[in-house]
Amino acid sequence: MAVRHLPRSATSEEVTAALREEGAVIVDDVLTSSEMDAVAQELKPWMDATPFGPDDFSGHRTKRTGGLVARSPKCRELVMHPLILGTAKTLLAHAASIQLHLTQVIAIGPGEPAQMIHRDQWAFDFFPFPKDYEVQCNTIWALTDFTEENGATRVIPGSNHFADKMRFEEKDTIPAEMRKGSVLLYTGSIYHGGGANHSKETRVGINITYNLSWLRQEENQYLSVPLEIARTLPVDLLKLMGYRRGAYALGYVDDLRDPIEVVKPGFSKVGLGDLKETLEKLES
Ligand SMILES: O=C(O)CCC(=O)C(=O)O
Ligand SMILES: [Fe+2]
Repeated sequence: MAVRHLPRSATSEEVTAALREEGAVIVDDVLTSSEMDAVAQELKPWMDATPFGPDDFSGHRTKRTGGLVARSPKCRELVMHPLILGTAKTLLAHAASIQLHLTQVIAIGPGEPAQMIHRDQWAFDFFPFPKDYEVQCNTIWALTDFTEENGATRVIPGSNHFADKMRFEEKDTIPAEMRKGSVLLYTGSIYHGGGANHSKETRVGINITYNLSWLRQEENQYLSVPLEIARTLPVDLLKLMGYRRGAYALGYVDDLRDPIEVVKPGFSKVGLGDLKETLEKLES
């Protein structure tokens, strides 16, 4: 068995259907190799300055570089990519809105052992979400080729339908091999882990994840992106970062102001909208 691949001409609905079925899917060649090199060049100084991980799960030979909205204009384009963001919105359409959960370059260095097999949604304090109620949509953009040898992400296709808190070994998984420029998408419910890197090169992926706006973000976007940078960003990106109400009444500022008002004063009117109207919209 292998992870399913779709061409970049696939629609969000097709990618979402594969995700619902198997929990993971690869969209091939979303960007070209030279486009990815340009992203890598922008990230290099930040990656060079990042220390190795502090624990086994983060990886003692792995570097995790975050704050990518602040640090990398090209990563902002990855966050907003129509097919990938469209898939996240389709997969998570049962919520009032979605938000950016985290942005993180994951550079697995030579000699790193395989990461523990886990579900990413365990981050929500192991809350037992109902089966097939997806709370997040993960993506890893390949900044290098992903091979079994260099530590391609290991997944168990179909395990999004399994019971919670199960334990698996590397041998139960398969590698999500893909070319540089391709994107692995996977649900918060699929069992997976970073692969062991038996090669001499570093395997680099950009992990960009979206989740339901009523949940907390793994990477605190308000503090990771300084306000003076946030003020320069487009409104649709700011809203995705959380500068909006996540659902009726969630996340307002002082006198019922919309959070976008703090970054772009005068942009939206005061008030939360009407609860009755919101409910009617949901019911229709
Ligand atoms: O880097 C990877 O391939 C996956 C890492 C991962 O699953 C995690 O850190 O949660
Ligand atoms: Fe993970």
